[in-house]
Amino acid sequence: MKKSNFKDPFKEQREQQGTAKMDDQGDPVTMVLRLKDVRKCAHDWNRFRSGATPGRIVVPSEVHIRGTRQIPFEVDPPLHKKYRDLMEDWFRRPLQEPYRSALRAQIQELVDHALKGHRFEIVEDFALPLQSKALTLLLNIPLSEAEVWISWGTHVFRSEETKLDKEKASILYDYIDRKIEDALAAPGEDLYSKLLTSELDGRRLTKEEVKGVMILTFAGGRDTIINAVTNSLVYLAEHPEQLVNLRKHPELAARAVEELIRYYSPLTHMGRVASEDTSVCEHAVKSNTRISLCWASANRDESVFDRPDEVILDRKMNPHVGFGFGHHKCLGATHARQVLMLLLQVVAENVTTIEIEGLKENIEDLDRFERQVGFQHVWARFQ
Ligand code: EMZ
Repeated sequence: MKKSNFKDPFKEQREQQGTAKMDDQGDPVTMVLRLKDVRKCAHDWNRFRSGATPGRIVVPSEVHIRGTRQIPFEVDPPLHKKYRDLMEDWFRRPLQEPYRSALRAQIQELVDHALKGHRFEIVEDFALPLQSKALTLLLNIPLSEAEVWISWGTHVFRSEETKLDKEKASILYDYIDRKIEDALAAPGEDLYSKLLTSELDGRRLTKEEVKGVMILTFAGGRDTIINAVTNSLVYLAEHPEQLVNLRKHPELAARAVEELIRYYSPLTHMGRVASEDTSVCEHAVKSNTRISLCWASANRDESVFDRPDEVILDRKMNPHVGFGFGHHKCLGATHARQVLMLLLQVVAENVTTIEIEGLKENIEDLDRFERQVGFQHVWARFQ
C-alpha cells in the first residue's frame, strides 16, 4: 500500500517569489505564501478587507452561489468585534466538562462500532457522522438532527468534492430559514435562539444576520473537520508507533493536535480584497483585487518550522496559522481542537492497529497548484 503524501506544492514559489498569481473564475488572486507576510496582511485589515461582496473573499469565490454575508468573517472592524463579542462565550462552551464528556461519548460510540472488525469507510462512516454529531453539541440541539446533515454529504456548497453547486447550497439556506422560524416561534436553549435574542447597538439581530452566522457555522467547520479527522486517522494507521506513544503519554494529545492542524492545514487559504493600490512582498496588488492568505503554505515555511514536511507530534515551537490569524481567527477552533484531542485519546485507548485497505485522495485544484486536502474515501479496518 502506498503511503499517503501530503506534499507542499508551494515550496519553490514561496522560497523564490513569496507570492503566486492564480486565476479563480476570472477574478485573479495573489496568493501570499510566507508566514511572516501572511500574518502581516491578516493584521492589516484596513488595507486588506474582508467585508467585500459576500462570497468574494472565499477562494474559490462563492459570489455566484450566495448573497448572504457570513458573519463575523465577512465583516471588518469595528462592527466585526461587536458580532464577535456576542458569540465568543458560546463558542468557548467546548471547554466545559459536560460538553467534553458528551463529545467523548460520541467518539467512543463511533470507535466501538469501527472495532466490530468489519471493513468500513472512514470519510462517510466515521468523519462525517462525527462532524455532524459533534455539531449538535455546538448548536445545543438534539442529537437526532445530525441525521439530516449527514445526508447532505461532506461539503454543503460543493458536489463531486470541488465543484460549487447552487442547488446544493439552497438546501442549506432553506433549512436554516426554517430553523430560524422555528426558533422564533418557540425559543429554546439553542444557538439560533441565542442569536435571535442577542442585541447589537440596542437592537435585535435580524434574521439575515442570524442566517449569516449559521451558514458560517455549518460551512466553515464541515469539510475542514472531516478532512482533519480523516487525515489524522490515516496518519495513525501509517504510524502505529505514534499510537503507542499517545497511549503511553496521553498528555501529548494537545501538542499533537496543533501539529496535525499545521501539517494538514484543513483550510488552504482565505482571501482579502485590497482597498488601495499596494504591494505584498514587492509584488504589486491593485485596489479592488484579491489576495489570499495561504495558511497551508505558511504552515510549511522552512524559515519558521524546523523540518516543516514532517509530522513531529511533540513539536515545541509551533506558531502555525491553521486556524487563521488575527481578529478573524477561527471561532470554531475550540470545538475543533476538542474533537481532535478526544479523537486521539479515545483511539489511542481503544485501538491497537488501523489497517488501510484502499484510499482515494481528495485533491484541490488551485489553478497552477494542486494540493491534497484529504481523502474522498478511505477503506479501513480497526483492531
Ligand atoms: C466559508 C469558509 C469559512 C465558505 C473559515 O472558512 O469555509 C468554506 O468551506 C465555505 O465554503 O462559505 O464558510
